[in-house]
Amino acid sequence: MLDFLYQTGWGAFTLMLLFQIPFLLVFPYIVYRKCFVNPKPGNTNPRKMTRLETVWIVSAIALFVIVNLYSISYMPMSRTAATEKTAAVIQDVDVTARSWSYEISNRQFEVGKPVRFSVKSVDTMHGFTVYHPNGKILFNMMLIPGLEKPSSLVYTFTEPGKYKVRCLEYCGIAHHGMQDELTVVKSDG
Ligand SMILES: [Cu+2]
Repeated sequence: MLDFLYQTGWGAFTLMLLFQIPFLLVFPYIVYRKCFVNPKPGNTNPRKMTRLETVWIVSAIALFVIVNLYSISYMPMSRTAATEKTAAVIQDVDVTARSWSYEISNRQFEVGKPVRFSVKSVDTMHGFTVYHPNGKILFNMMLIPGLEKPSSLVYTFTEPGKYKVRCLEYCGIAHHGMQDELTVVKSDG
């Protein structure tokens, strides 16, 4: 259920619709009341919140907080921190991006073994985006040149295959050709 909501386009769309439901229910109700039940001008005190307003605001805030708390573990930074805490071994890989290619210290990985990508750009803004063989983006890093330390992210591949790397920050005339490939093989134990 949560994987569906946070990791697919239809899930994001469903979540957006869920946020509309309170509005879609409350708005026709108010119009109905003003037309048929009590058409007189309102006499609410603008300095005081009604019970309904309080309930609405509290539930909107609660929904916002709960959805965010649930989704935070899906963020690449949260996953990186969690893996760094628990994994016995993390394979280190250095990536240097320049117009218009990548220098990658290792392009072959094993299923189930966490990899720490330490990525930097030496000239201009670049991206380091890794795609699952099915075409979905697994993670995306934006590389700002001139940083003291490379940006790092830990990722654990779960399936063997060819993983495309692409730059998703427009970086000049040959940006579209800035691609590479990683290979993930089955673990040998
Ligand atoms: Cu680019």
